[in-house]
Amino acid sequence: MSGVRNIVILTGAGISAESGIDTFRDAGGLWEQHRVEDVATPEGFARDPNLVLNFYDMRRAALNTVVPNRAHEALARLERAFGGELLIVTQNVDDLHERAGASQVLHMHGELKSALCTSCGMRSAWDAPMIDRPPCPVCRAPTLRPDVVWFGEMPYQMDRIYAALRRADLCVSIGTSGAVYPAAGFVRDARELGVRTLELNLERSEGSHWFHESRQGRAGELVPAWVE
Ligand code: BJW
Repeated sequence: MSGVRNIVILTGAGISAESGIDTFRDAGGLWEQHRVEDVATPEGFARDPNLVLNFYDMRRAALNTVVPNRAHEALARLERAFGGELLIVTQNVDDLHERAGASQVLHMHGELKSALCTSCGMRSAWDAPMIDRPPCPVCRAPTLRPDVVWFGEMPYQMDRIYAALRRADLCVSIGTSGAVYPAAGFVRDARELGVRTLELNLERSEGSHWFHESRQGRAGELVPAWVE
C-alpha cells in the first residue's frame, strides 16, 4: 500500500456471501430463485407490488440474522489505519460494511433499511415490513417503496463516485461478477484515468482481463491478506 494516497473500493454480493447472504448470479443465487424482471425492475413493481415488497421484506428481515465477516472487518480496519482518502462504493443493499465499523460507504444501489416515498421523494430509515403499505413518515401517503436501484434506474451518487475515481491511485474490486453497469465499467474508467486496478473475487469475473491484477479466492481470506 506504500505510495497509495486515495483508494476506491468497489464491493459486490460476494463480499457478503460468507455472512450468509445470497449472491445474485451464483448457483442457487437470488436470480435462480426469482425472475429479475419481476422483482428488480420498476415495471415488475408496477405489475405486482406485493411480490416485490415481499421479496425485499424477506431480505430485510434476514439481514437482522447475519453479521459482518472477516472481509468487511478487514476493510473497516484499513479505513481506520489508512492515512489517505478511502471510499467504499458498494453495490450491496446490506449494511454489513457499516456494522463492521466502516464509515466512508456509498451505497450506489440503495439500502434495504431505507424506504423511498414515491409521492414526496423523501427517504426514511426503515426496518419494518412494507407489505401492509405503511404510510410515509413524512407525507403520510401509502406510497413507500424499497430505496433500491432497479434495472433501468439511475444508480445513486454517480458524480461522487467518478470524482473519487479521478482522485484515486488504486481501485480495488471485491466480490462482484462485473455483469451490471455502470459498476462493471469502473475498472475501464479507472484504467483510462491511469489508476492501478486490483480484483479480489472467488473466480475470474467477466471483466477480469481489465484489471492489472486479479486474485481468486474467498473474500474472507483474500481481503484480510491484502489489507495486512
Ligand atoms: C465471491 C464469494 C466469496 C461469491 N468471496 N467472491 C451498458 C452496457 C450494457 C448494459 C447496460 C449498460 N448500462 C446500463 C445497462 C443496463 C443495466 C445493466 O447493466 N444490465 C446488465 C444485465 C447488462 N444497468 C442498469 O439498468 C443500471 N442503471 C443504469 O445503467 O442507468 C443508466 C446509467 C448509465 C451510465 C451511467 C450511469 C447510469 C442499474 C442497475 C441496477 C442493479 N440493481 C441490482 C438490484 C439492487 C437491489 C437489490 O439488491 O435487490 O443490483 S441487480 C443486482 O446486480 C444488484 C447487484 O448490486 C448487482 C451486481 O451484482 P454483484 O454484486 O456483482 O453480484 P453477483 O451475484 O453477480 O456476483 C457475485 C460475485 O461474487 C461472483 O463473481 C462470485 O464468484 C463472487 N463470490 N462468493 C469472493 N465468498
